[in-house]
Amino acid sequence: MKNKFVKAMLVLVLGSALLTSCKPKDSSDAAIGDAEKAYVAPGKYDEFYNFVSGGFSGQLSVYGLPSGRLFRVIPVFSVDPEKGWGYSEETKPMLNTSHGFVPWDDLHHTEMSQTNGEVDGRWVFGNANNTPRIARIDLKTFKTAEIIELPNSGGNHSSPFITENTEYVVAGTRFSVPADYSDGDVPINTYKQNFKGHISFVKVGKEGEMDLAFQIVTPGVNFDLSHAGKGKSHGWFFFSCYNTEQANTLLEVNASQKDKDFIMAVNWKKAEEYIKAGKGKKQAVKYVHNKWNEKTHSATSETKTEVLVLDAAALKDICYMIPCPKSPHGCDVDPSGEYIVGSGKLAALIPVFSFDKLMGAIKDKKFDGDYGGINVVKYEAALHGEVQKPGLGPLHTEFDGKGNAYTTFFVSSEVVKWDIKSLKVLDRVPTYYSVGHLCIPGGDSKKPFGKYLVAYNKITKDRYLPTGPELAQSAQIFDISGDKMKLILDFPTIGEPHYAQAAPADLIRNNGQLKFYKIGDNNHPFAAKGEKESKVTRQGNQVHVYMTSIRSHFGPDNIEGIKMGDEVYFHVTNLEQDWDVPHGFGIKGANTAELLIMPGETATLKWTPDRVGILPFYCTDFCSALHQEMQGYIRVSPAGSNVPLSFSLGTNLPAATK
Ligand code: RUQ
Ligand code: CUA
Repeated sequence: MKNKFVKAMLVLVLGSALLTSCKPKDSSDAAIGDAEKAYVAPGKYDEFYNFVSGGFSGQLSVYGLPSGRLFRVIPVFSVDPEKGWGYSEETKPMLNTSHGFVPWDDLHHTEMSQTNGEVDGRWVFGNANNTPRIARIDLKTFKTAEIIELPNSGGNHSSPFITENTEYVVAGTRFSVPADYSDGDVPINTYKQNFKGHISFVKVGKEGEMDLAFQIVTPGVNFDLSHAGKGKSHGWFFFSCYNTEQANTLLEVNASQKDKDFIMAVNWKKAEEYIKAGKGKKQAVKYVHNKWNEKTHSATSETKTEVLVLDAAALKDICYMIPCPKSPHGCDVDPSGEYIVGSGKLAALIPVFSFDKLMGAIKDKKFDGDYGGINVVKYEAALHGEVQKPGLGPLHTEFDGKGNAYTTFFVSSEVVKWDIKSLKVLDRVPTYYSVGHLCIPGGDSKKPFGKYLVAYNKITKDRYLPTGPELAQSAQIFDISGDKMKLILDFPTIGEPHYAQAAPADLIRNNGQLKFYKIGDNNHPFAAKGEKESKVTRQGNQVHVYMTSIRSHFGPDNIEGIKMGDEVYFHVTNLEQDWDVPHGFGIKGANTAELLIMPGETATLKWTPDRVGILPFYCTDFCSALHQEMQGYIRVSPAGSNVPLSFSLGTNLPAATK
């Protein structure tokens, strides 16, 4: 009944919108979606999880499809006061780099782990574009579990794409720069001689643990995007490159000179053989590797000093350049692994390469000279064909598993559906406005789920109520189950989404989702696993408060004997053993953090009192009917005062005067 009513209302609302709007480009007919298809009734679950990059926000957001409802923002490369990420003492090491603590980065692309080329729901990876790093997010906890930095890189853009069994997650430098192991103090206009590209292969272990296995050094270019081969092309990786002109200034002109740049095909199985055969050169570098430990509820940051580097120009059969028209951006491989789609941002066609033909061309040495020592395969010899007049400014392509490809066009602001084999354009829909990336659930895997396509648009203009100079970026969901694409919903997003991934809800929902941390397994060195263990200790001017929280009080909640000049560490253990009962912790004047502590977890807030007096603290997360009673007091005395250190809960302390 209720459902019918809501549907009737939706029809009414949409109907009246149709009647009242006739202006083009402003909620025109074509721009109004069939929102009923996006309707998920209250209390019902979405069909898919959608993991969306936050771009310049540095975070990853999680939406439901088809409702577009926002479930969570997972902090990755930026501090996040909502979760204490980068503020609590435990999480700070996660944002450590060889440049020190970096509180804000730019997360561009997301890629989910795969088994046999199918999305498996274990992890999602994200890349930091600015200070080059890869993060792994655990989908049991929706928490960033690991971050690895990449040496010899500037702008880690063609990342974090993965191989079909998650053997490797890769990274390619967007800005070629002099290698960290060479003298970088060179004139900028010596790009051609001194600037080098490095692509990184990061091994992923059974538990997801990452390890920088090796790098391949190449001539200096800008590596833009990449995708792994799959099926027949498993063992290969494809990277789009631009600025093969090797310009170092005014790239918008100088890096657009050549008719064709390249897609670099990398035989990583061959590279593995060379590494085994000892052909990798050990180079001295510096990068950090940060890991989150679920038992100690703490992160550690380790500095590494070495990397194995293979030289693409010396080892002739690991890299090949395939000419690709005009500054290619997206580099996408179809579900069969046979077709490689290059999207030249300035090209008026889409070249589609054939893996079989590429292998034939390499075997028969159909080369057109070399580029910095890397063989260039003849364009026609690797080409399956070109999609003619598809649109303007192609960026990215995803697949539906039914033989169709969907490409986004930034300049002509549309998504175009075309047949991978015949290369015929089948359908096109406008986007509002200027679409960048797109995502189909499983759309870059061997097994796309089809059904929905989400376009992530760069320009929003008139789609929502105005909010000053900046508008939320906007995503649009299309139903792609039929022959024609149909718009069903617009939804605003966090930051600027670049790539996104989506997977069936059950795959993640049933992957052993963690509901709370077992208090018995809590190995945090400052945990108080029961109120009896709560205490306050002093070592010189460091005071450690082993504090517990449970509905609805802290233990202890009265503390005296803190002095000016002290550094106070509140280690708060949430004793709850139930789902969705976090407690918070805030103390007046704290300029490091508030905490939000999950059930069974311990988190630490560092506080340096700056005045004498009574300072209150309280729980910041509404946890029970008596949440407003969840509070306490700290007495701060002057330095040198002889008020003894004391703490209590539920009893009045003996009066201590000065
Ligand atoms: S790249 S559209 Cu990182 Cu296309 Cu964003
Ligand atoms: Cu604990 Cu509110």
